[in-house]
Amino acid sequence: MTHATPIRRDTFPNDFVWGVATSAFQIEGASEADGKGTSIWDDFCRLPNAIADSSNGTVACDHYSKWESDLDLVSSLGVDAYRFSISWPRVQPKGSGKFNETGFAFYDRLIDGMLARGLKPYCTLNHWDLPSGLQTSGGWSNRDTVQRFVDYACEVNSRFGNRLVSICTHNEPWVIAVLGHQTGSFAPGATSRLLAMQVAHNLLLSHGLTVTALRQLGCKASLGIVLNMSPSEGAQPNAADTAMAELEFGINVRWYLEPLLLGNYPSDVWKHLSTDVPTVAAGDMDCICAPLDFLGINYYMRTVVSADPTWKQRVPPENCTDMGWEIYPQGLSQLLLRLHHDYDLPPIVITENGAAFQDEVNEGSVHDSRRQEYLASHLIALNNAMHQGVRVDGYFIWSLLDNFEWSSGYTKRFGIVHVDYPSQQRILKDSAYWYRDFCNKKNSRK
Ligand code: IFM
Repeated sequence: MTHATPIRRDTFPNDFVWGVATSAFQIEGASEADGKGTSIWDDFCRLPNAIADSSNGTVACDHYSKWESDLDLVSSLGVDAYRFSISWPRVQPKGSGKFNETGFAFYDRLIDGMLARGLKPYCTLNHWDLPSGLQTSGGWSNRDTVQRFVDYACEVNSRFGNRLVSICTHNEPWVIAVLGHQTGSFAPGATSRLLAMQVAHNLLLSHGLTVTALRQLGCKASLGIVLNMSPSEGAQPNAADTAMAELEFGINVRWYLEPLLLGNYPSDVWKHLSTDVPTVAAGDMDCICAPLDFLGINYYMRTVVSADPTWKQRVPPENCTDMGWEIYPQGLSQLLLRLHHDYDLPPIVITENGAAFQDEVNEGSVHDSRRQEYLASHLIALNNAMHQGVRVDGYFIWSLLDNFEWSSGYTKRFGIVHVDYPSQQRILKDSAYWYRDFCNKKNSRK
C-alpha cells in the first residue's frame, strides 16, 4: 500500500463529522420493486445513446437488498455519518397523491439500521430521480412541481424527521437545471437555456418553501441544500480572462448561492442571460432565502476559462481523474476562502469530494493510491481553509461504493469500495482502509 500525504483527524475539530455518501438511483436498483414508480432517470436510460455503456439503474449495486451489509461496511470504516437519498418515486410512485408504504418501510429500516450502528443519518430528498408522472406535466419547469415537492418533503418529515440529523432538499440544482434542461446530457434531456433557468428557480423556490414548512412542523434536523461549486480562473492573468472567469463563477455558483443567502439573483448574470431569465413571482425571493442551518458544497475541481474561443485547457493526464477532471486540491481552499470573504455563510459541510479512477482488482485487493492521494490532499486543503477561519462542520467522501455514474453508466468508479457488478461482491479498496485508519485515529483532545 502506498502512503498518501499525511493528514491527521486530530487537526480537525473534535465534533467534526466524517462520512461517506451515496444516492438512491445510483446504488439501490430494484427499480420496479414493491410498488416503486419510475423516475426520469429510468426513462432517460431507455433513450438511445443517452448512457455511455447503455446501462441503467435497474440493478445498480442492488443496495435495496444488500442495505444491511452495506451499512455494516459504512460502520466498519469508523465514520460518524452516512449521507443517502430517498427515491421520491419509491415512496410516492406518481409524485403526487398516494404514498407507497413498502417504499417508506425500506427507508424506515435503513434509518433504524444507521441509528443502530451509531451512524448519523444525513438525508437528501432530491438527488435527481424525479417521478416520471411529474415530468409528463413539465417536471421542474412546471411551478406545480414546487408544491408537490413540499408535500413529499413534509411526508418524509412526518415519518423520519425526528430520526434524521440532517435534511438536504436538493443535490446540485445546477446539474438538474443545466445538464438536464440546457445541454440535455442528463435526464430529462431538454435543451433550452430559458427552461433551465426556470427549473433552477423552481428548485430554489421549492427548497425555501420546504425549509420553512419543515421548521413550522417543528423539524429538529439541520436543514440545508447542496450546491456543486468550482472556483473559476482565467487562463491568463489579463482583464478579459478574469472577467470571463467571474462570469463563469456567476453562472455556475453565484446564480444559486446569492438567492439563497441574499435573496437576489446576481445582476451581472441576470444581464448576461438576456431574455433567458426565469419568471419570478412576488414573494419568491423572500421564500428562497429562508435561513439555512447548513450549506452543502460538493467540490471536485476548478474551472479555467479564456476569452479566446480557440483556447483549450490542456491538463496532463497524471493531473486528471478518470472523468477528465483536473485534480486541484488548492481550489477547495480558494473557494472556501472566497465564500467566507464575500458572504455571511451558514456552517458549511463538504457533502461530496472524491475521484473516479480505473481501478484494478489484484488478488482480491484494489491498490488505488491515486484516490488516496486525491482525498488526503483535499483534506489538507480543507484544513488550511478552516485554520484561516472558515467554519466547516463535516466532510463526506463521494462515494461509499462504485455505482451508476449517470450518463457514464458503470464506466466510472468513484467508490472507496469496489463493486463487482456481476457478483455484487464488495471489496474495500486501499482508500477505504486509509479512510478507516484516518477516522479511527482518536482525537488526542477527546
Ligand atoms: O455521482 C455524482 C453525484 O451523483 C453528484 N455529484 C457528482 C458525483 C460525481 O459525478
